[in-house]
This record gives sequence, structure tokens and C-alpha cells, in this order.
Amino acid sequence: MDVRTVETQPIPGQKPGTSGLRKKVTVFQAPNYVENFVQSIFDALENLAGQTLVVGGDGRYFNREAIGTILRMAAANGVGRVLVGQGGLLSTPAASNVIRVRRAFGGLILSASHNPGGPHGDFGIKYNVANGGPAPEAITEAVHARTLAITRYRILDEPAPDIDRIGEARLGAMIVEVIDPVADYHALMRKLFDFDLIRQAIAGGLTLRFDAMHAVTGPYARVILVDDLGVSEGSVVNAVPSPDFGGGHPDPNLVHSRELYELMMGEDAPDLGAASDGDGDRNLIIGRGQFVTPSDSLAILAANSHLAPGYRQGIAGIARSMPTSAAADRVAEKLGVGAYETPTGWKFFGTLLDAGLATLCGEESAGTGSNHVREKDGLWAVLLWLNIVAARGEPVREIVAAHWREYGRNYYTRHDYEEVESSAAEGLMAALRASLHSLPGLTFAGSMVEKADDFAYTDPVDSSATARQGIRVLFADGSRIVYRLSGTGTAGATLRVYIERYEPDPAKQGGDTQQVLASLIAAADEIAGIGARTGRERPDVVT
Ligand code: VG1
Ligand code: CO
Repeated sequence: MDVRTVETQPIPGQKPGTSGLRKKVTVFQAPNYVENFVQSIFDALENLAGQTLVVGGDGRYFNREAIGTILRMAAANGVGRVLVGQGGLLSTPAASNVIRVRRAFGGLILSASHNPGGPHGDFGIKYNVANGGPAPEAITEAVHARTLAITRYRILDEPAPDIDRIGEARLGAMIVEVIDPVADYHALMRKLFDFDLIRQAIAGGLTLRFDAMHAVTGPYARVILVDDLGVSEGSVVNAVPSPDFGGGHPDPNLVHSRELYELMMGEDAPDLGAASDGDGDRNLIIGRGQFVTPSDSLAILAANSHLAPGYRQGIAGIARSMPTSAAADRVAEKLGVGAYETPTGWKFFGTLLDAGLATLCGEESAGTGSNHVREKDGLWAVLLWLNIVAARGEPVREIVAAHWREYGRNYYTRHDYEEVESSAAEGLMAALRASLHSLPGLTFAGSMVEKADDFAYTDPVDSSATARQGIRVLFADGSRIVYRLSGTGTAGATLRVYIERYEPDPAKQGGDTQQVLASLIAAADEIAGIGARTGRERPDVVT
């Protein structure tokens, strides 16, 4: 076995963000960039020798090259076995599942999620631990510290085996096992949902449009939706993963899924429209004539989850990220189960899921999931919606309206200002922080500020503390404005502003979100000086 030890030097900036290390492809292609980061992960882990790792990605440009390097380095670092998705593909939730069912030590997921791909797009590497979830901060910090001290990496001087053929091969002393990326995930979905009921509803005329956005969910959607559930072939679109996502932006929101939105608002709309992102962990849900905000989706799924076999026994609790609307909290209250508010990013849900405190989790950024894996899961959300629609026999629009009547409606929007000059964005946040003490008592948009803070979180299970997770301006009437900077962008800074107002009166629940929130949106600008500090008159993306 020809292990080569290569001298290297620390490369600045290899700091994992909200979800792993994300940079431009050109940055990852620089000499030693992948090698340094991967060796730092291996160095930060204890007892790696002889263990099993899972490796796969969303199929974006550079996926195969990165996997080749990772396999050769894993072999040189004494890993016993690596499970690789065929063709290098594994959706993020499927990777999480494989780690769990195969009792792997951990896994490397190669994705920049919803960010564009291709030679000029983005790439990313994320390490997940044995529970199938993203590494907690203690590990990502240790990895980052290693990247700043690294002096050498180990790699095998032997080409990695073919990853297109299912089966086992040797690489040095290590076994590379190429697996079907869909099979285990499909089996898990069949356990959670009433496939017979959904199949009957589809045979009886329930229609669906699923847009895989040329990303990783295509193969999963074909097997599960078309082959198993009987959805017509043409209902699953853009189902072949491509390295540049067909030149598109695999972000399932109202901007990048405009075509789907228009279809769903039109005369010939199917019953349910859905899309997933680059790595298959996000979901967009649109009923005929009814967009469902991700925050509402979490609440509605939680309120109806007992209709699916996997959740028939009830749920233990609901966790949401802080910027996600409070809609889910009202469901938790009614069900008499715990409600948890965590910082942004799925890694904060892991301890709650492992401890059995939460069963469902969600984020306003189109992420929903449950304790079936330790990542958010796009197709899971689509299947749970299908199961609920089939069980209730009602259109999505009516399910949403009934939910609002019962619980009230949280009008909710997120405004993103992308590629803002970093110093302007940092300055805006610093000024907001400095003004926190003077905001309470002031009135904006007819509402009085009750409290303003910088969200800090102490994990109720392991007591780990995380500070500075976003500025919250909380109004006496329950309205809220939240400001934070993105931790997934690769150019400049992205300012996210989250705006929410609660409306209990059913007679006032049919309004247009942007209009209803207009005065709060203006207040958000007034409080933070967004226009003045960033030079932007309007956000780039409104969801
Ligand atoms: C964004 C979302 C966050 C999500 C993260 C990873 O992070 O806001 O809710 O967990 O992306 O999702 P940020 O720091 O840019 O706001 V994915 O589908 O990109 O892995
Ligand atoms: Co994603």
C-alpha cells in the first residue's frame, strides 16, 4: 500500500458555516484545498481507524473529483470501509439515513445545497456524525482549528475505484462499497407513510407536479413517486441530476420556482405542487391556488402528522429555528407537547431529536423533517403532505384555511439582500446590537417594542451555548422583526430580514402578505437603516 504523506500549509478561511464549508468551485480546486480540509476532519475525529464512513453528494460539478480524493485519503488514514452512493450521488437526508442504518461512524456530504453549481458555481463539504446529523459546533470548531495548524496530509497513490458500479472493491486495505442511493431511503419512506392510501388517491385522480430542479432528488422521485405510487411520468420534471443543475439555481422558492408557482396558480393546476433543492433536504409546497409558507407547513404537518402511520402514536415535541414563525408553537401548545426555539441550522436539532424531546423540526428556509433521520428532508415533506391530503380528502387550500381559522395566521415574509458589501453588513449588525437597549418602549408601525435582543441559545440537552444568532425586535402585539447574516453564502454578505405578524381574526386572514406586513417592513428599514447602510432600495429575494 503506497501511502504518501504530503507537506502542506494552513489555508485561511476553511471555517464551516451554517451547514459545512461552502466556497466557489474555483476555491475548492486550488492546490491542497480539499486535501487540507478533509485531513483536518480526519485529524479532529478520534478512533477513526477501521471505521465505516458514508460519502456522497448532490452530483454538482466537482463531486466526482472530490469523492476520488476523499476515498484515497480515507484509505491512507486507515478507514475500514466507505459506502458511496452510485455515481457519487446521495441526497442529504438519504446520506443521513445510510449513516444510521449501516451504523457508520460518520459521513461526508458534498453539496452547496441550493447554491448554483457548475465550474463557476459553488461547492461544499460537510461532515455528519454517527447519529446521521451535521457535526455539532464542538467538532466543526475543532476541524477549523486543525485547518489553521495543518502541516501534512495523507493520501494513497492509487486511483479510486469505479463508483458507477454497485458492489465492493478494494482501495489499499480499505473496502469501497458502492450502494444504491435510493433503496434504503425508499424503504424508510414506506415505513413512515401510508403508501396504499396515497396510491389509491393518485389512482382516483389526485394530481402532483414535482420539480427536482435538475438536482439530486430526481432519481428518488422517479422510484418513489412514479414507480411505486403511480404518479404519471410527466409529473416529475427536471429529474436528471446535472452538474450545473441545467444552468439553474436549485433553490425551491418563489423566485427560482416561478414556473411551478404560475402553474399552481393557473386553471390547470394539479392538486399539489412541490420542489426540492440541490441536495434534497428542502421542500417547496404549493397547493392549487395556495402557496404554503415553510413556517405554516411545519405547523400544518405537525397538526396532521397523526394521519401518517409513522406518527400515529403522537409526537413528542416540535422544534423550530428562531427566525421561523411561531405558527408551530401554537400547535405544540394545543397538543400539549414541547416547543423548542433553536439557532438557524439543522445541527441544533440533533440533541433534541436524539433525546426524544422533539419529533418534528422545521426552518422557515423550506426545511422540514422529523426523527426519521437527522437532516431536513424534502421528499419526506412532500410524502407527508400527500398522505395528509389523501387522508383528509380536502384540497391544500382548505387545509390551510382551516388551520388558520383554528390557530390564527402568522403572516410571514423573509427579505434577503444578497452580496452586500461585507463591511456594510457587519456595520449594520453592529449598529443594531448597539441600539438594542434603546429600542424597548419605542413605537413603529403602530406597535410598541417590548423587547430587543441578540438571540442566544443554551442547548437543553448538552448545555452547549451559542451566542449572537440574530437580532430580534419583539413587539407587544406579538409581531417580530429578526435580522441576521447568512452563514452559507460565498460572495459578500447576505442580510436576511424576517418579518412576522399574528392575525387571530379569520375575517382578516385572507390578506396579501406583503401588503399586510408593509408597515412592519418599513419599520424594519427604519430600525436598521438598511437602505442607507447597504445602498439597496429593495431586497433581491422575497420569500
Ligand atoms: C440557510 C438557511 C438555514 C438552513 C441553511 C442550510 O442558512 O437560512 O435555515 O439551515 O441555509 O440549508 P443561512 O445561514 O444562509 O441563513 V441547505 O438546504 O443550504 O443545507
Ligand atoms: Co439543501
